[in-house]
Amino acid sequence: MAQPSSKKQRTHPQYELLYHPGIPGRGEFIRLALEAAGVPYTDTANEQKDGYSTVQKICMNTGTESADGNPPVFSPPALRVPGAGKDGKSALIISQTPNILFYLGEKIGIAPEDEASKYHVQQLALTALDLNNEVHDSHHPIAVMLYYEDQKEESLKKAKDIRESRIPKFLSYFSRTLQHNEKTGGGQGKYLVGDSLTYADTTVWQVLDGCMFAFPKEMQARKSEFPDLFGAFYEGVKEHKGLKEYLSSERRLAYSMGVFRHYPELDRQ
Ligand SMILES: N[C@@H](CCC(=O)N[C@@H](CS)C(=O)NCC(=O)O)C(=O)O
Repeated sequence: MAQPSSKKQRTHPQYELLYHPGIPGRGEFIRLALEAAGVPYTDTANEQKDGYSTVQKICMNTGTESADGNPPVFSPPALRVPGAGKDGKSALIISQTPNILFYLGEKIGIAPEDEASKYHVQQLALTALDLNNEVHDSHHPIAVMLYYEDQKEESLKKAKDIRESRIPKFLSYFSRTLQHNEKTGGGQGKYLVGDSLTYADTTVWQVLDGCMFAFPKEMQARKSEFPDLFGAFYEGVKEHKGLKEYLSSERRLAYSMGVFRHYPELDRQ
């Protein structure tokens, strides 16, 4: 991993993750980055009494400000960074998962130092998050506000397309990137960009893991097509310092009714 931006700076602000309680969801991409970097943070809704009302006040209000002079937030996740606001005293609040990852990448040393690689990391995270969104649409293809049961027929069609054409296309891209980096960047088949863990790895890993929960049969069948991705990469990230401890801790929340849901009828039959 790269060193945090200011090499002299050994302490970090107490980062606050503002997200829904009880589900991994998009908050998980932020948790994994922080956990892999070994940087402490507060998971406000899960750890603080009345934490979710704080999240709601900041991220789900209809006003012209989120808090501390920051512009409104569209939806969780958001990151609150005490002391990092415009005036250098108040808190900075930013949202959009890839935006938060881009911010944290440099600050906590989980992005490469050279400019080209920084954008390659972001490109991978954005692509993994595209797949995350498509998987969400497998159970909500018509309307976010409708129940799955009210859009089941369309879900069956959408899930079939995601499994048969989209998942292999994304997996092929991640696998080809691993191969490219093995040849040119010292990735050893374990890292997508460069020779150490970045938030591209944690983000792609989380989407792979989520897809294994949502579509276990489909993903099992794909393993032999992408042995590098399911092997050295997937297993390697799981074993990474910080992540190994986190993944076996109770902070790692179980998949349930978030983006990654397991409806057997949507999986390969
Ligand atoms: N593109 C946004 C999507 C954020 C999002 O969809 N958040 C969900 C929870 S994972 C939410 O609460 N959405 C409420 C809404 O969109 O109305 C991101 O990546 O952060």
